[in-house]
Amino acid sequence: MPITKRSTLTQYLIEERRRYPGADGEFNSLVLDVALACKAISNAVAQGELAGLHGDYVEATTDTSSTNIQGETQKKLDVLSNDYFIRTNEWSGTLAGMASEEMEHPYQIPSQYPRGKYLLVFDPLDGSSNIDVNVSVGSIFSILRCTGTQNADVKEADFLQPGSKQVAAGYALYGPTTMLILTVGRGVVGFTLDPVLGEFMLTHEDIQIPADTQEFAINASNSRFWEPPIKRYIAECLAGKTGPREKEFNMRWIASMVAEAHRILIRGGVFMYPRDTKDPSKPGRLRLLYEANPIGFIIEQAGGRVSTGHEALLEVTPTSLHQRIGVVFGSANEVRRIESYHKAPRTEVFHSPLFGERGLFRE
Ligand code: AFP
Repeated sequence: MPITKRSTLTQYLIEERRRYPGADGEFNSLVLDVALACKAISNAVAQGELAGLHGDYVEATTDTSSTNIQGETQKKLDVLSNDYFIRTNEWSGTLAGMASEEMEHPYQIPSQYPRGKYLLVFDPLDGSSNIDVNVSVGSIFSILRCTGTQNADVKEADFLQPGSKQVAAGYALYGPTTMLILTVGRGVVGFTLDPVLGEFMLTHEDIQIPADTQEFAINASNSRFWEPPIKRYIAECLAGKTGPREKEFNMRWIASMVAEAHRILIRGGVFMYPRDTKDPSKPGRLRLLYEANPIGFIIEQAGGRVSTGHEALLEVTPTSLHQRIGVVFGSANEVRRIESYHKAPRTEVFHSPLFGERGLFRE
């Protein structure tokens, strides 16, 4: 059956597999298990306070809110979503191991289950600080090949592969509808969860990001910590028609990267969480392996561009599981412009009154 709108995720995956006669179906089974985790999370997110799922996760032993390896307070739904990812994926024999934002060390497949050739890396609930205010959140995942010894315990080093090595990446967005966005390295497709059938149905074929945009997303409260190229770019956008860009710009900030990435996939735009000087121990806010790389892979597969500002993000070799990095992604021409500002000599910085002595974004 040809793939048309309203094919199920399973039909889409089977059609894709027919392109690779040697494929044994392990990959498809893995993606379907990830999709099952996302359906379970979607259900929990939709139940929210009805199921007592809002608020912080409290450790039973200490009766205090728990924090993850990043030092961030864990929400009940962070912990539950992480558990759903593990339980739906540990048993099938497709995985050598997993790594998550919520776990300090790689997760070993329990000894009662067979081990496979893939690694699953995920942020089970991105944007979770938005849960209690009922704003869209999502799950992000990345699939890598395990190059370590077969059947051995996985090591952190097995996961430290550049984003260009990803076999597949995707995210689920829990918004007005639940969507699953997926790339297997041949463009980007989007599925909408039919809540009656409980199936992800193909609704968005071959998603393409427009090369140009007049919309940007950045947390402007960090402006005094930005590096000069980002200050220049934002000042030029804010100057609108009267500035060097000679056009008006619009701004959005949801603080839920999955939701921002989705907006950009659908109508274009540029997202920045750049490296800044706020906390010298953190070279950026977003995590490379389970936030920036999977979203970056999707964005590039949809014709957009992803960068650290300084270099191609998907070529960065990670040095640790929870490494943070500066990220710029979205409409290709705009990202290229931001990269060119990082290469330009300081003297080219646009002097906007917004960054002047009494300006809104004082240097
Ligand atoms: P949480 O999952 O802790 O809410 O973090 C979300 C996130 O990693 C990303 O989705 C947002 O773009 C970014 O952080 C928001 O950061 P600010 O809190 O600085 O706006």
